[in-house]
Amino acid sequence: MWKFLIFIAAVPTLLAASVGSTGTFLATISGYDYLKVQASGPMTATNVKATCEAAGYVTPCAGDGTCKWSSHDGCVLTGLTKCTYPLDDVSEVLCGKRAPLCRVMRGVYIFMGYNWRSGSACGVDGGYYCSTGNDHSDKYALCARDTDDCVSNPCWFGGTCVDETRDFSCVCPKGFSGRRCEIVAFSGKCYQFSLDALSGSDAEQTCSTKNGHLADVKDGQQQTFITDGIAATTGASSWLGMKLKPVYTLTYSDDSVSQGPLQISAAQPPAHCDLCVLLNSSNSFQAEPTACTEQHNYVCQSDVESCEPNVCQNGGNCTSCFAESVIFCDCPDGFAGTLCEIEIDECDSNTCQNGGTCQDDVNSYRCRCRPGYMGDNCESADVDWCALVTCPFDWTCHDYGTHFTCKAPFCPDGMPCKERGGSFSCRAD
Ligand SMILES: *[C@@H]1O[C@H](CO)[C@@H](O)[C@H](O)[C@H]1NC(C)=O
Ligand SMILES: *[C@@H]1O[C@H](CO)[C@@H](O)[C@H](O)[C@H]1NC(C)=O
Ligand SMILES: [Ca+2]
Ligand SMILES: [Ca+2]
Repeated sequence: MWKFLIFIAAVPTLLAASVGSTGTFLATISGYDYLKVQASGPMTATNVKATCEAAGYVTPCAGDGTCKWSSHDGCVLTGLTKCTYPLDDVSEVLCGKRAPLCRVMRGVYIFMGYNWRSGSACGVDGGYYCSTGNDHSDKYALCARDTDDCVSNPCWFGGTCVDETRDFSCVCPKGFSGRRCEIVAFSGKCYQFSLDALSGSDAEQTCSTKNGHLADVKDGQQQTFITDGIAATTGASSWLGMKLKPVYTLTYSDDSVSQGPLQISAAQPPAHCDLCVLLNSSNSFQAEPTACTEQHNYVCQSDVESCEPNVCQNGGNCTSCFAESVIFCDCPDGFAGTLCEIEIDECDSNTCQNGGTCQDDVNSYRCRCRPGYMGDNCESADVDWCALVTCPFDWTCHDYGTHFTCKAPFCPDGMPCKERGGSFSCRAD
C-alpha cells in the first residue's frame, strides 16, 4: 500500500524534471525552441530521436517537407528550411553565422531520416559538416519544443492561457469573451478594451462596424469600471466616445449633452474645434481633451441583446453584444462551457469516501458505498443492526443499512417479521 502511494507521489516530480528542463537552449524560430541535449552512444538518427524523446522534446526534421533527408514519420516538421546544411537555420539565428563558425553548435547532431550514410545523424564535428554520426559518440542531439506562447500572460481578466503551436488561446472567466478576454459584460452593456492604437475617428469607425460606439461615461460606477478595465489590460491611454465641442460643451457619442460625472482636467487650452476625450494613463486616467488625430487605444461599448436563435444548449439563457459577434450563455446549475455544452461531472473530486463509487447526475451525484459504510458520501460507518438486536430464537436477522428485519420461516411472503415494543410478529410492509 505504501509503495503504491509513494510511486504516485513521485510521478509529477519526475515529469517536471524531464519535460522541458534538460539540455541547453539555443534559439527560438517561428514557434519552436531548439535545444541541444547530451546523448550517449553513437550519433545515429535513432539515437538522436531517442535522446530528444527521453528529454520530453520532439525531433525536428532537417529542412521542410520536400527535403529528401527527412523521414517524416520519424521527426516533426518544425519549420526548418535548409536541407543540405540543416543546422544552419539554428546557427544563423544563434550566431548570425553558418554552423561550423558557431561555437555552441560544435558536436550538435540533427536527425536525417534513416537513409543518410547508413542511418547517421548529421553533425558539426572535428571541422567536418556534415560529420557522419555513426563514427562519433556521446555528442549532442538537436531537439525542439513548442515555444510557450503563454509567457507574456496574454489573457486578461484572469483568463487561462492555453499554449498552441505558434499561437495561444484564452479560456475566459464567466462574463468575459474575446481572443484575450478583452470583451466584458457589465451592468447591461458590453465593453471591448482595444489591443491597438488608432486615431479618434478610426477608433470610432472600428466600434461602429461592430454595431457599437466608443464608450461614454454616464455614471461614476461605469467610470470606475472603465478605468479599472484599462488598468487591468493595456494600461494605455484610451479614447472615450465623448467630445468637447465649442465652447467647452461635453457631449456623448450620440451628440447629446453630457450629464455625467466625467470631469475634464483643468488647465487645457481652449478648444477651437471638436476635441476627442482621452483617459490619460500618465495622469491617473483623468479625462483630457486631445486632438482626435493622435493615436491611442480605445474602449468600444455596445448594448446587450438577446440572441436569435438561442445557441446556448441545455436550457442556457443567451445574450449577445457587438452585433452577435459575442455570445454569453448563462447556464443552468450543473452545466458549463461557452455554450453550456458541458455536463459538469460532480464526481470529480473524490466525493465518495471509504472506497465508495460515485455516479454522476445533473447537478448532483450519488455514492454507492462499500459494505460497512453509509451516508451521502459514505462518510460514516454502517451500524451493524444485527449485533444490536436479538431476533427471537431460530429467526434470522437481515441488515438493510438503515433498518433491519428478523425473518422467520413461517412468516408468509410480503409479511416480514417486525419488531414493535420489544416483541416480534409477522406484519405486512
Ligand atoms: C497625459 O498626462 C501627462 C502627465 O500629466 C502629460 O504630460 C501628457 O501631455 C498628457 N497626454 C495627453 C495626450 O494629454
Ligand atoms: C433564464 O431566464 C429566465 C427568465 O428570465 C429565468 O427564469 C431562468 O432562471 C434563466 N435561466 C438561467 C439558467 O439563468
Ligand atoms: Ca506554443
Ligand atoms: Ca453532472
